Amino acid sequence: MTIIVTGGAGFIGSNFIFHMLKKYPDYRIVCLDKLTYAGNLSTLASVEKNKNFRFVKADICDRQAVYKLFEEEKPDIIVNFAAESHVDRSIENPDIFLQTNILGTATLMDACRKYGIKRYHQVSTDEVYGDLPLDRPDLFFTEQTPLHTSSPYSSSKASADLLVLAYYRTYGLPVTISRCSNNYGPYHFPEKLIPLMIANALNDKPLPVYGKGENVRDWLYVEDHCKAIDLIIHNGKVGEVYNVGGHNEMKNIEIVKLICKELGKPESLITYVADRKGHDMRYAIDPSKIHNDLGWLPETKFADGIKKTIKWYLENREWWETIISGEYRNYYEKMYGNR
Ligand code: NAD
Ligand code: TDX
Repeated sequence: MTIIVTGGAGFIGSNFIFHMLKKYPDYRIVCLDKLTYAGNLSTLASVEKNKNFRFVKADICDRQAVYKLFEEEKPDIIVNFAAESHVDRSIENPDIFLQTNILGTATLMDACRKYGIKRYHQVSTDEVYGDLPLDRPDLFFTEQTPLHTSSPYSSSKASADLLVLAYYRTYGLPVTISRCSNNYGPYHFPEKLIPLMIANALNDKPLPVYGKGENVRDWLYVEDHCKAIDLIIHNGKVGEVYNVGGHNEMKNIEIVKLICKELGKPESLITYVADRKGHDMRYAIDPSKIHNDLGWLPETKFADGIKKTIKWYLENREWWETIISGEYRNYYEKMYGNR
């Protein structure tokens, strides 16, 4: 079995590669990644020498490079994590989101049609459903919830989902889609809420909370997401969408206060800053389908997962300090300097 994992030098893709190489020692895992600002080869250092692992630097929009890799590897399965993934960056510059997230997905699927594969899996997001109101805790996103996006990022992901389903219906491409809630865990890029707050708190810097911090996200430990994708590519039904989430809704401000508590830092570091444009209020996944059909259940409770995550950031300072001391400084100044 040969699996091409695109975007495997990023947060979730790398965790997926570690999971797969450990669980299936006879599978060949090929990582295709462009190494954008969010991709980091050092993340894959522990598997670099594994004889069943190969890394290829390429853009999923580069048709020639993608076709060449398919010819060389004759993959059975493609799992597409490659994406521009940060909502705030999509608000600044939508263009690259449309290129990678939509056209890149189409290019990968064209290769799948041309060379034949057993499964194309699209890693999507709960953000394609838009948001839910704070005063209706009884509402959840199901696979039937209409797509209703807010940001250029979520719109690009929803467009990709529609294309994936179109390739299934039109060409009979064997596809599956997973739509997961917010992940957290090791190797999470420090532009995102949890790692940004951990890094800033450790450096005694202000903790920038957007708006009132009342927005709710449904957090899932990254390993649980990887296990869900593993189940879907092996046992999921072609043409189907699976929501993935662990019923762990928390307000942003609760998360930030918890991080302060765990690190022994004062809440006076918390600074309320201008809200994100079009900021989604609440995400909440109904994961009944993947539970009933595939037996998936989240295994890591948030209380344990956040402790493990904080411990990882404490023990791997070099990984994130290298990131935040580079080009990231310009990003931070631009996004937070006058906010
Ligand atoms: P990430 O930003 O950490 O990593 C993205 C990876 O894709 C990087 O390694 C980057 O170099 C690579 N990449 C970007 N453009 C590329 C291109 N054109 N060609 C090849 N490689 C390219 O993202 P992440 O948080 O790991 O998210 C992975 C996927 O999961 C994305 O599709 C995202 O939409 C989805 N998702 C993320 C979350 C979350 O909470 N992080 C939740 C649900 C779904
Ligand atoms: O500095 C910050 N302050 C703040 O209050 C940052 C970076 C974020 N926030 C808020 C915005 C959101 O309400 O925290 C919440 C989480 O923000 P992000 O970490 O940027 O994640 P989100 O926008 O929810 O999107 C994430 O989950 C769904 C991923 O980045 C997406 O790729 C995924 O699809």
